[in-house]
Amino acid sequence: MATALHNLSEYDASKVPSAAGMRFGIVVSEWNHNITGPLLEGAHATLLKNGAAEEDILVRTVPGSFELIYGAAQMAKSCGVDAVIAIGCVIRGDTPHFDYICQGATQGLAALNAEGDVPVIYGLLTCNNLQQAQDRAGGILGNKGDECAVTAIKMVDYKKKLR
Ligand code: DLZ
Repeated sequence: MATALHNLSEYDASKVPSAAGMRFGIVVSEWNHNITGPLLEGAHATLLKNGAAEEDILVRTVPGSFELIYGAAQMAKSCGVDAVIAIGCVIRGDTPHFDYICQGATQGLAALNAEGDVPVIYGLLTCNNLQQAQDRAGGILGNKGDECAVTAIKMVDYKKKLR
């Protein structure tokens, strides 16, 4: 959880392995693209900064956060990536739709991690309003995309070391 005490873009670089040679997929929701765009930029830039090669980062879009499940599952299965970062943003509206999308997407992405071979990183912002989303997409609380990229690198390294 991002708080005044934790900026999403801050990390201890000495604890992040080199991402050289790792392959990443990023699946991004088109819904709330004004938020998911900056999240994607953050994730992409952080992967590069930590040694990933441009040609080892595959980016694909899906219509909404609910479709992140299928998008991530297919990437993990068919694209030869070591980790998938799923990026979306759900903003609360007037109906319970928010809760269903958040729960569905979260449970779906969790199931991919439990059942699959490729780690899927949870880059879904679930916000009560636009300001909360902006704060976490390059605003005062940093960029969730940066955090996801660092997490993806660490999870690929985790798997490598289990072998
Ligand atoms: C329908 C919908 C609504 C109301 N809100 C959002 C949202 O805030 N963020 C998001 O990523 N997607 C939203 N969607 C679209 C759903 O995720 C999904 O694309 C549709 O329900 C079609 O399956």
